[in-house]
Amino acid sequence: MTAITVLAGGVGGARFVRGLRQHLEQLDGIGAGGPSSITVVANTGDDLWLAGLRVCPDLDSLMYTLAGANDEVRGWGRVGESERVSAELTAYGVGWPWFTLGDLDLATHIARTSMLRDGLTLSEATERLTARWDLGVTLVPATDDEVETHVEVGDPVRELHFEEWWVRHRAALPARRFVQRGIETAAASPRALEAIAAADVVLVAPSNPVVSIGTILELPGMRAALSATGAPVIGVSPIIAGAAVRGMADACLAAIGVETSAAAVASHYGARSTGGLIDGWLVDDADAASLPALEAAGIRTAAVPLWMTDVAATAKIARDALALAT
Ligand code: FO1
Repeated sequence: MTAITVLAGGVGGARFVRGLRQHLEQLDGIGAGGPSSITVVANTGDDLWLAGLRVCPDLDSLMYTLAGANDEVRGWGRVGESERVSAELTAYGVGWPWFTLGDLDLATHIARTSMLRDGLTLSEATERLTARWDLGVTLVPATDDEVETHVEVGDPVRELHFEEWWVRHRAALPARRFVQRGIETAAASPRALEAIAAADVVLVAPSNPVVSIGTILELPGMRAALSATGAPVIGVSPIIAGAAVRGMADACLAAIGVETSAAAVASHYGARSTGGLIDGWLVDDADAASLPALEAAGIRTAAVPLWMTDVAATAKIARDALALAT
C-alpha cells in the first residue's frame, strides 16, 4: 500500500491529480506494489461567501475534474452548465456579476452551505459532497477555518478578495502583498495533518506557488507536519522555461520578489535538508541547465517533459515525480 498525499490548488492541481490517479490505476492494474491511495490537501484561500453561499473554488475544481464533470474548456465550473439563476441574482444585484455561479455549480454551494449550517466542518462537508462521485481520491481542505487570500493593490492601498483581483482584474493590478485574512486564529485541518504524517510520499502539485501552495504552507501546523513526516516531499515545477504554465503565477511570484523560473521556485520552497520544503524537484527538459545548482543545494532533481497536454502525459509526469521519491 502506497499512501500518496498531494498539496494542490485548483485547475493545475486538478489536472495533475487526474494524471497521478491514472498512473496509479495502471500500476495497480499490473499489481505493482499493491493498491495505492491518494489524499489531496486542497487550498482554501480562494474561498469566499457570495450570495450567502460558501464557494470553494479549488475544492470544486478538484472535485469536478476528478469526477469528469468539469468544463475542460473554461478550466473551471461544470460541463453542460447553464446560468439562469446567475442572471436572476445579477438582476437583484446580489453576488458579483463578473463572477459567474452556474446553476449546477450553485447546487454545490447550496449543499455545502447547508452542511456547514448544520454544524459540519468543511472537511466533513467535503467528504459528503465528494461521496456522490467515485473520485478515486480523498479530498481534504487544508484548513477547516475561513482563511481567505486578499490582495493589497493601489495607492492609497486597498484590499481585494483574491477572486476579485484574479477574475475581475485578471491580476493586472500589481499586487503589493498577499494577506491571509483569519490565519492568526486558524489551524491546518486535522485530516490534512493526518494525511501528511501517514504519507509514504508527499507531492507538491504544479499549482501557483504563492496563492495555492504558499497559502497551504502558511497555515499553522502545516510546515511542522511537512518537516516531520517520514515521507519524501517531491515538487513539480509550475514554471516551464521562465513562463507560468497556468494562470498568473508570474504576477504572484513578482509580488513576493521571486523570479519566474523553475529554479527560483525550488529555491523559494527550499531544500528540506536545510529547513525547507522539498527533497526533490521535477523540471521540464527546457530547464535542465538549472539542475546542478539545485542538486548542490541538496534537492534531488530530474528534467522531463512537463507540459500536462493530456491525461496520459500527466500520468508520465506523476510517474517521474514518484521516481524521485525512491
Ligand atoms: N473564473 C473566471 O475566470 N470567471 C468566473 O466567472 C469564475 C467563476 C467561478 C465560480 C465558482 C468557482 O468555484 C470558480 C470560478 N472561477 C471563475 C474560477 C476561479 O477563479 C478559479 O477556480 C480559482 O479560484 C483561481 O485559480
